[in-house]
Amino acid sequence: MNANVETVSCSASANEKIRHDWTVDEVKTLFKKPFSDLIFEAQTRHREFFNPNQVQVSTLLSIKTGRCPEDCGYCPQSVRFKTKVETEALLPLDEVIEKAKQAKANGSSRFCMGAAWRSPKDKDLEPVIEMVKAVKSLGLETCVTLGMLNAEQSVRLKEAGLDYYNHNLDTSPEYYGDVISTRTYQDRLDTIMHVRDAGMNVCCGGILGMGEAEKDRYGLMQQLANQEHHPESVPINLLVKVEGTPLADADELDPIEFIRAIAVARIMMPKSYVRLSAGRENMSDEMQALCFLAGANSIFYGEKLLTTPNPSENADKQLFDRLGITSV
Ligand code: SAM
Ligand code: DTB
Ligand code: SF4
Repeated sequence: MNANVETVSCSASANEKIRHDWTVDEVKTLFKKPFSDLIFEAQTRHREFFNPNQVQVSTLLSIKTGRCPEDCGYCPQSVRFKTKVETEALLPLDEVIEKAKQAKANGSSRFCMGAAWRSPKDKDLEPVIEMVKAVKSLGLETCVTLGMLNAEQSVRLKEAGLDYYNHNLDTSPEYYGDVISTRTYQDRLDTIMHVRDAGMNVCCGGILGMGEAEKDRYGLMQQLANQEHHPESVPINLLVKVEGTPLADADELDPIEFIRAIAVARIMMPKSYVRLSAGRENMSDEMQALCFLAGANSIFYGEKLLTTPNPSENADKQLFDRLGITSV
């Protein structure tokens, strides 16, 4: 048997193949399918592993905002770009608990805390660990995104009870250097490996609409799906263009191409939660409905992402009602 193919059992089909050996040409073939065929395949795959009418909801909170030394060309929090983001030091524990309680009361099942760090110092982890423990004790799943981690830091977070670590690949290895110069693609893969080795769930995806070529979208999907284990959660972000960042004037991505990318992610990583992430504020209800049809089954919920706006909880509740979707 091919070592890159593992066989899993599920109720819908006994011997479903989960692949980790995609070629770029195969990814391209998926992207180029007639739209109806692509959506049908994605929806069929989706139903093998998930209830198609359920969407997982996570709430984000920026626990440390701005003045990040990195130069990620999309990010309003880099100290190198002149944006309107207001800098904020690490939030106090009681404020984080308050926000997590609100998120839970509004129906979120996971609370994701983000810090504008290149990588945390060992002493930075202490207050974050207190936050993780407190949020978990409210009955919420926990996720943090703090930048690069080493092996020991990953183990400390796992021992604190952290459920997910978010660290994105962002784009293809080939386009990556056009967007970020202060850390390498390999640095990102190393962090993901440390998180995986520590036994945490991996949340790893990318951003579309950064001026990348079609082949970069194929490359990103290939990198995500050819990991030894698929990330449990795959956030697909549509670039939020922020004034002052180098990508503020990036060309608009065709919405159909974005929906195709969701479908391709669903087909290639059929057991993962594919999250329709940043960028929903600029999407119509109809576009979001097509993303759910293409296999997206997670969103960020609540009117703010880290520093930029997200649809209101009310708007999302109405959309879910219209689509017969329940949140989990
Ligand atoms: N500083 C940490 C890091 O970069 O790993 C954690 C926070 S960082 C803001 C988390 C992720 O948010 C980035 O990897 C990127 O994928 C996404 N992101 C940041 N700015 C974005 C934007 N303007 N539009 C879409 N996604 C964005
Ligand atoms: C992810 O993939 N998207 C989220 C989360 N992981 C941390 C962040 C989106 C940030 C959008 C820009 C902002 O609000 O600052
Ligand atoms: Fe810093 Fe993260 Fe923004 Fe990059 S994406 S500039 S590492 S906060």
